[in-house]
Amino acid sequence: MYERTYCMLKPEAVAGGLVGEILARLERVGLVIERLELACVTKEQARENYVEHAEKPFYEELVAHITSGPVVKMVLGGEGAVAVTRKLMGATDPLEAAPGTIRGDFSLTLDRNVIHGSDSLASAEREIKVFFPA
Ligand code: D4T
Repeated sequence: MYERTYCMLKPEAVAGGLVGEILARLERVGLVIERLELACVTKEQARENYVEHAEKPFYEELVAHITSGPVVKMVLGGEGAVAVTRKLMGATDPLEAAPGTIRGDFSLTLDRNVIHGSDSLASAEREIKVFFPA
C-alpha cells in the first residue's frame, strides 16, 4: 500500500554534513521525497513529537537537543514507507544498529542517532500534521 511517513535528519546530521548521503540512501530504495525543508524545530513541535517520552528522564535533553540547530524535515512516500524507512534507519541505539543502516554507519550514541522516522502509520499522520501544518 502506498503510504506516507515523516522523517527528520537531526541537528547532528545537518552539522556533520551527512544530509546528502542519507537522502541518497532513502531515495535509492525508491522512496519519493514529497516534502523537504531545512528548518528549526520549535519547542512546541518537539514536545508534541516526543509526547510518548514526556515522563522519561531523557525527555528534557531530547527536546533541548532537537531544537538546538537546524534539522531536515521531510515526508517520504512509497509502498510500505513507514517500515522501509525504519529498516534503513536501523535500531534506535547505534550500538545495536547493524552496519549498513543509517544509524549503524553514521552514529555512535543513542542521544545523537542522526535520524528520526515515524514508527507507525498513526504516528506518521500525527507527525506530518505537527511538522507540516497545512
Ligand atoms: P526516533 O523517535 O528518534 O525515531 O527514535 P526511535 O523511535 O527509534 O526511538 P525512541 O522513540 O525510543 O526514542 C526517541 C529518541 O530519544 C532518544 N533517546 C532514547 C535518548 O536520548 N535516550 C534514551 O534512553 C532513549 C531510549 C533517541 C531517540
